[in-house]
Amino acid sequence: MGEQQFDLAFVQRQFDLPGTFQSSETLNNGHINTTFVLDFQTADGAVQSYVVQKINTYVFKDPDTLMKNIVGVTSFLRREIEKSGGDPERETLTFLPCANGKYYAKDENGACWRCYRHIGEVYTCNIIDSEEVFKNAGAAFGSFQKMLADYPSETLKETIPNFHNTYSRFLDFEKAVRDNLSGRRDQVEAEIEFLRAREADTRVLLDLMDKGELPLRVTHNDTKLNNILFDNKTNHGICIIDLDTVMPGLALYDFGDSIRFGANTASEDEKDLSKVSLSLPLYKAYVEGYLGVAKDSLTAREIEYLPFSAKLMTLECGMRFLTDFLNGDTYFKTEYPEHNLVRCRTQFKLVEDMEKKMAEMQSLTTEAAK
Ligand code: GN1
Ligand code: MG
Repeated sequence: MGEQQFDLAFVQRQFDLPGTFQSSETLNNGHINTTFVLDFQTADGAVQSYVVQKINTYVFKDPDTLMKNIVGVTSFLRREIEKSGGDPERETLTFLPCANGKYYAKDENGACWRCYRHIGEVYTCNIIDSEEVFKNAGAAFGSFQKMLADYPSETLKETIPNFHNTYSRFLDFEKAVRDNLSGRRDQVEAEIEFLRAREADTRVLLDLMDKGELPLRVTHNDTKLNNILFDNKTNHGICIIDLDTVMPGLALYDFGDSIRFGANTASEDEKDLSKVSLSLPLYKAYVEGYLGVAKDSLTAREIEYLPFSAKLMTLECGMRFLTDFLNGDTYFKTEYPEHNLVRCRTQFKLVEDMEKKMAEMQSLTTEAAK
């Protein structure tokens, strides 16, 4: 992948960034947008940093709607954080408007850029072995969901329709198998079979929703561990980032996706599958942190399906990587040709391991809900 760049003069002018540019760094956490941190020295000698992102408009086709959602949500969070005596400068993102009042700027090539104030003295994790920190991650997503409980969801537009509709994801996968755009189908017969054997799983939550047994809430929908900023000093998850997919959804999507990524004993793209497994101690830590905050705002049905949601979101993510591999890697950023296949295999290995550990995950959940 070629080195992505940004146009400093354009960014500085559009977002009216004060000071003298000092340095920039590319952040490689996300699979979708391209992200840089830029440092500026202001007149008084202080360094002020900003995060500048190129919005992936192949994935997010309508940047106006995208940014309206995000600014709506961050402004709402800001008020909630202020009410509870927190620090809105550190606990939510502050996006900067450009001269035309929009929260993104289009460059001469049609690329869309946005900018928010960088939050310092924090760290992010791609993999975790600390139960304490992962418990804090559970509490952070639990409180994110709680803070947004009264958000007027009718004002939120779906930025990606059917994002966690696992059955529609399954149909997309079947289409990718039929089309075989990449010509790689022969390499993935075992994965195709693995997924087809679990087709029924893809409808479980949708059926419950149709029957009115699971409520729609305002959810984050991309609750990867690396979407939390942890405070350097307290190790608390202080700020949730990557708000592109905040939409009406199920609480279970958020819980499940956190476990998928964070309770894996290996990275999402580990090639050695013997390293991939579901850590029960990490599962326990997360479910305790999450339910410790969110228990009273969840229904019994939601709590009952937490362990299943972990498996389902892992299956869904593996299915999306496989679909993209079959389609020729058009959606997720990849660093080498087999990257999506490697990611798919870690996810399916994790699904298998969760299936073996489902009874234990259930009893840890019941225990944490008491
Ligand atoms: C993408 O942008 P990032 O890396 O946080 C993806 C998620 C997947 C995740 C898999 C908009 O998230 O849905 O779960 O990769 N985001 C989008 O790692 O598709
Ligand atoms: Mg991210």
